[in-house]
Amino acid sequence: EELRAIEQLRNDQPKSDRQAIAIKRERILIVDDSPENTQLLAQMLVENYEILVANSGKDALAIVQQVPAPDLILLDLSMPDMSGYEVCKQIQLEESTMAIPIIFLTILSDPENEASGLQSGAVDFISKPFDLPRVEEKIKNHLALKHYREILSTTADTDALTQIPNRRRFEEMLAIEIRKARRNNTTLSVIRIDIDYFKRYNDTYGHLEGDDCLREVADALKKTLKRAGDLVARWEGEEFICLLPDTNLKGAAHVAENIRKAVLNLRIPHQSSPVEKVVTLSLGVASGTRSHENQAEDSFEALLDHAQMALTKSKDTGRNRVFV
Ligand code: GH3
Ligand code: MG
Ligand code: MG
Ligand code: MG
Repeated sequence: EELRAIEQLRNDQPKSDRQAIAIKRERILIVDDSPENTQLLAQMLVENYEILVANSGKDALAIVQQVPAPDLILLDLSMPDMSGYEVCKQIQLEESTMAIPIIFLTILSDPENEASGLQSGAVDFISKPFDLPRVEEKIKNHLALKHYREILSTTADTDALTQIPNRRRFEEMLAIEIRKARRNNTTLSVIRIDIDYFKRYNDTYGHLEGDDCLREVADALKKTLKRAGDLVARWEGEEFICLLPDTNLKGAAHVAENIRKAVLNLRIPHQSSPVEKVVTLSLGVASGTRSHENQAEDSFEALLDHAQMALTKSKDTGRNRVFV
């Protein structure tokens, strides 16, 4: 809808103005201690990009923390307070800013400097005095590469059918959250979710309807998990899984019950189900803490198995229920 609105806006403009309204202008941060340099670059780039300016490394580090972060940074190598190398290093230490491409600007145009610039993580190197068209082309290339990297990384982490995180993403986050829970001595919970008699659903309504049902269930799961750190993913087939950091067994059982009810209340017809005449879920819950690990029988690594055992009990005792 936003795109359509922008398109409309473009068509309403006189032709000469149309070019100026770019769809989502990308943000470029120019960092240089010389105002002359920042001005020159800003003037050249302002037509096509949103420009941010910093005259010191310290200011630059403050600006990159803003949301939305810049899409690309032009960074002077020699500045009095903090060198470009140092600024670059800091930006790459932060998870939220490490993917921003950095291009070094420098008068020190010898191969050795260029090599150490690239080594410190910059994507490119431009020497002063600037050849403006060349600068523009480099910026365009690196913004395009960044865009494709983002698409690639989202695609790798997302389930194509339901558009929720996939198993790969879940396993990655599980490893991170296990480390966090150990460090902070917190409880981590997992909920395994399986649609009841889904083979019969496909047999009755066909695979396309089955796909629609999976999408509806995934949406309901996503809506039911409200805490920022919670994650719901598609495990495989008609199975989903939730990761609940800093949540004990009681809390997780409560969330699981909410999920069960949410999908039941969708009232998606399932006439061949022996449970109810609508789509239902079976769920298994398990929790882990660091103190469990001392007893050797329980550990974070066994969480998935424990949740699976609980899920099997839900299936065996009649389905459409939560087992802990
Ligand atoms: P239970 O209550 O014991 O879980 O029975 P079930 O039929 O749900 O379990 P089963 O493992 O026998 O069958 C799972 C079915 O899920 C088999 C398959 O047809 C269906 N399925 C798996 N992935 C997809 C998918 O991407 N789309 C559709 N439409 N169906 C799928
Ligand atoms: Mg300088
Ligand atoms: Mg299954
Ligand atoms: Mg099933």
